[in-house]
Amino acid sequence: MNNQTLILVDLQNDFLPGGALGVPGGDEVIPIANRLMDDFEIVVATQDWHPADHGSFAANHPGKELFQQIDLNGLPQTLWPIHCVRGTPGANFAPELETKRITRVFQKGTNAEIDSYSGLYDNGHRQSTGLAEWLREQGVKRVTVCGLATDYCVKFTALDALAEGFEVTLQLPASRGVNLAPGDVDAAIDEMRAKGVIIAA
Ligand code: VGL
Ligand code: ZN
Repeated sequence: MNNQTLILVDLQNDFLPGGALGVPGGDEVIPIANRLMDDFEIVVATQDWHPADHGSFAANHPGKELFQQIDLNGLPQTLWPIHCVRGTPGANFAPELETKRITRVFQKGTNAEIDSYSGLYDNGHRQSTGLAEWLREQGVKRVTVCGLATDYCVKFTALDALAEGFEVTLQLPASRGVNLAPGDVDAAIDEMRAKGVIIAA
């Protein structure tokens, strides 16, 4: 047992292969995450939790295409398939995930006007999910981040945690990425390492 906190990022049905925004190999991380939880005193999870009219969905922008970049209320936004609509099966945690070990869940992407890749803040750093404050209340100094997807929500969660002053480790074997463009995952790992994230491979 170490004194770190494990942050499980978006281990939800829609991010598993066959899901609305399936991440290649995403299902492989569930048993790994289940084992990893045994090493941590505190386990928290983030949950992508969008309203149906969320601005990150291509379907809500007639004439725009999937994966296109747009400006959403002043921020660059990739347009995604409809995914993780709050209360739908796709937004549920993967059925194999041992959720009884999770102390707290922090939902994000709940405001239709702005996306939230990070589990700590929305993409404009306008609103906190409460995760950073909660970790500080628990006296947490070091966090380990893993989950889906390495090049989006895992990366931004790790970088926000670092910026908040936590020591951050990325558990690579328990993470998978989207790789919209080839090399995106490698670039994300390089960026995290360069900024001070410890990469556990
Ligand atoms: C994610 C794209 C859109 C993620 C969430 O969990 O990495 N990616 N929403
Ligand atoms: Zn999302």
